[in-house]
Amino acid sequence: MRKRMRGFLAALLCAAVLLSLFPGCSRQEPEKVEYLIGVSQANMRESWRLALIRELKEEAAKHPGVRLIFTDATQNSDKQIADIRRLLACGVDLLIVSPCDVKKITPVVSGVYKSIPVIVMDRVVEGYDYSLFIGPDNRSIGKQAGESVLRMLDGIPGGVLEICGSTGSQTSAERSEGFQSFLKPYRQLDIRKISIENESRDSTEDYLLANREKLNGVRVIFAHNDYMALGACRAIEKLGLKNIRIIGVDGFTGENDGIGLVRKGMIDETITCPTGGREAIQFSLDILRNVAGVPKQEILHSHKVTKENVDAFVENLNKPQTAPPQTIRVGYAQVGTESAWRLANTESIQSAAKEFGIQLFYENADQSQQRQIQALRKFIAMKVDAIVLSPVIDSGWDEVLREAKEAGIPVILSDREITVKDDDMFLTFIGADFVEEGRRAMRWIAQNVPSGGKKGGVRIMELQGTVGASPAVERTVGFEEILKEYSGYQIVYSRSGDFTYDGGKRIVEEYLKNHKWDIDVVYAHNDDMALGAAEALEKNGIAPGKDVKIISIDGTKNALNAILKGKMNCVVECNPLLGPQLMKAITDLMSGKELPLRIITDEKVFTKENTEETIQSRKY
Ligand code: GYE
Repeated sequence: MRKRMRGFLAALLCAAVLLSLFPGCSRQEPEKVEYLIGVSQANMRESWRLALIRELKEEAAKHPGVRLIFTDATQNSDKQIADIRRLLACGVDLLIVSPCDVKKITPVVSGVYKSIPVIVMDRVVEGYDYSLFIGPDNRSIGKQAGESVLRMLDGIPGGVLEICGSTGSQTSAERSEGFQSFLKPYRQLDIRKISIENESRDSTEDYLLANREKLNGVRVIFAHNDYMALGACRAIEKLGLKNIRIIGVDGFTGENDGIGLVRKGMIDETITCPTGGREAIQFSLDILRNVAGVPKQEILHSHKVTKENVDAFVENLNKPQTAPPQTIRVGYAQVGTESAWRLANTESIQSAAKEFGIQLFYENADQSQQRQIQALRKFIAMKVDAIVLSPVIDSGWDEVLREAKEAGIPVILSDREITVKDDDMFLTFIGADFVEEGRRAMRWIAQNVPSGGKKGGVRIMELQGTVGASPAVERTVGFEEILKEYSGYQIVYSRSGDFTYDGGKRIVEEYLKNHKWDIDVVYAHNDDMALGAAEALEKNGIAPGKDVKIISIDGTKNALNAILKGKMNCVVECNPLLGPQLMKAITDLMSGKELPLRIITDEKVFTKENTEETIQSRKY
């Protein structure tokens, strides 16, 4: 009740504040407000941002008791910071923020996150001090545009013009990076680049009319949004130029939005950039109601829409969700049983399948890619409804995934990622941000292991996971990204222990055969290798956690116990309990719902300061 009274009073107070700040609010009757959600928008000028507001309102209207308050920062960070403070003063239960300037807003979001949940939209802030990020993969949008340019040029070299947004925009920088790096190998292409600061139709048209030479020999234009694409189209028409193909981004369905322009043949393609408004309200309620399984990041899919598929795309967009089929049959190709993490992961997936009533065909590949490929071919022959693959290594999957695609069987990646030529070989990835895990490990070392170790500086031994496995590759990338900021810290010995206990033990034993122990820190890509290393160290009279610092990744009970015993110093969490999210995603998919491109799990860092409170409830 107190909360309801507070909500009601808050609504009343806000009504008063709104009256003074936004005279238009006077018509709002106070209603029983269960949840008051503040939305700080970067500006209300760009069509994409207006579409986000529209979608937030539409979805919120479906949930009685949910009240939204919007603020418009007019693309000014100082105003956005003041807006956020004002929303907090209104007593909002949750903040949704679409940052103007990520760098300036990051510390504000971290501050707010200490008191209420925060959902960040569109441009991710630095670090992980927020509840959830929902946004597009702008590099993938750029890459998709690059693929379309090659398709449109059809092997005949020609000029390409990239029309970017404002020079300070993170979105535009990422789209351009994806585009340019994809086309880099095609040296025969003449790629030009311009920026339109206000990203508008008219400024683009005016610029091209005034700089006609930019279009000399151009055969394809990639504009970072549909409105600049329309501006280019109008300029080309006025200049009487012919046969220039145009690609835009956003793909909203209005008459003069991307879909409408493709239908009218004014542009050749638009790459969709969904706002995530619907998801933001749905997740806001999950967070406020403490529903389990809310991820840390939800990266939304972008699709290419052309004259050929526009009708099917719009039909699919409007297709109502249906009830999932009675029995859903899923083939699940698991890596193996190499670690405590893996066993917890398998158990989580098998028990969630039972809970969701999903028939699961489980294959354990014992860390063999060949056996996983055989398992996938078996699932294809069984005509399962979906395949879940936890790929032992990240390459060599194109052929079998093409077979699954041709059989019309969607593939979901669980836990580990792959590199494939064609991104639509799999539907979604559910798992962790391994690069961030590596960064967290090295940040802890830099903050907790002072320089001036056994031989001056800090000497690090790295126990790598399976060679070619995405967690191993990315945990090294993230670690080295931070390592290079700290001179005197050095990886002096690095070997693969294949994510196994014996592997970790073997590496230390081999090292001690040829060296006197001169290592300050052991950085293990998983707990099992770290615990194996600790056993070998103890056998050689070296106290793990004391004579040498030990840091690992996973967060299993054994490792947390080792922290409490002082035999390990830090564990970066990697959440194995992917079952519920995976089964929810499969059920959504079977009900006709579009799945996001990536679902990234929420994770912590454990040290002796915060392990006690966790270990009691640790399931694995
Ligand atoms: O860290 C390790 C397991 O793929 C994230 O694989 C997983 C890793 C995990 O063997 O324990």
